[in-house]
Amino acid sequence: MIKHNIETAPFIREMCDITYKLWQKGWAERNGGNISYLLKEEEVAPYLDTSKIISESVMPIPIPELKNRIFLVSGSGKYFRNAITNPADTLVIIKISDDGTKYQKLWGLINGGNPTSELASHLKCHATRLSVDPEHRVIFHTHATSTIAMTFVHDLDESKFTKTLWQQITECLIVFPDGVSIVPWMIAGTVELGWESARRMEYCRVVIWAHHGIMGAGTSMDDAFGLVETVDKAADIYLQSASVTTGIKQSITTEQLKSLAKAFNVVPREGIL
Ligand code: 2HA
Ligand code: ZN
Repeated sequence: MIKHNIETAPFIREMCDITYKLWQKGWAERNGGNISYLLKEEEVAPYLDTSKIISESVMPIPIPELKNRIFLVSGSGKYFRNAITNPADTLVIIKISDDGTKYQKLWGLINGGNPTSELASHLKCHATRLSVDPEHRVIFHTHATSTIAMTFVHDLDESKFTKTLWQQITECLIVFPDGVSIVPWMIAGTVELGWESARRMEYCRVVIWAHHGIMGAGTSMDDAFGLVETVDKAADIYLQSASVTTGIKQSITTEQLKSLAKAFNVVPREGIL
């Protein structure tokens, strides 16, 4: 069967759109950030013979839960702003082997290279999110400026950090009732960072890496992007209001947050309000 040009595939266009937007936001300087997008076999089939393996590599950690899954992933060292003009150089499609110990390259990285240096974190986070939400599809990591800045000036306790964010914009509690979690500073690109992130993804979709960036999960690119955008906007408001020398005169109260949750039928993460 004749395959269509993969560069026109909706999943490639979506990926290029988001990488470019992240760069435009100033969250993807140089090669900062990485994305992985779980693809359905039937989505990929019109563009690619998924049985044609270009090369095979050992997974940073074996993940049997992800066997036979296909992911579109950004390449290690690649610049987000370039994906839109050269997706085949910047991105890669991989399939996890049927024992979960290897990943097989199906397309992309035509000039060489590897999937993102944070592959371990991405795949562990996918496995965790899929175990709690079968609709889950996207993991992305970005250097969201205000969120990073906030990790220098705010207590890193997850509950306190979450409550402060909820108090910045009325919508926050509705967008992320599960709150955020925080991994203390760790070396980037390690399997340990992957484990620490994935274990937190069991109870929330936003994992902040202190002094580094943010990891967000979603059922679509829009969902994941919207989530991270909301967190970073709240962090921005916090930083702006906290830096005003006249001090903060009022805030959304705990009682108001409780009544908001009730009105919008969301369950705030236990122990925060
Ligand atoms: O891809 O952002 O965390 C570069 C990074 C590593
Ligand atoms: Zn990073």
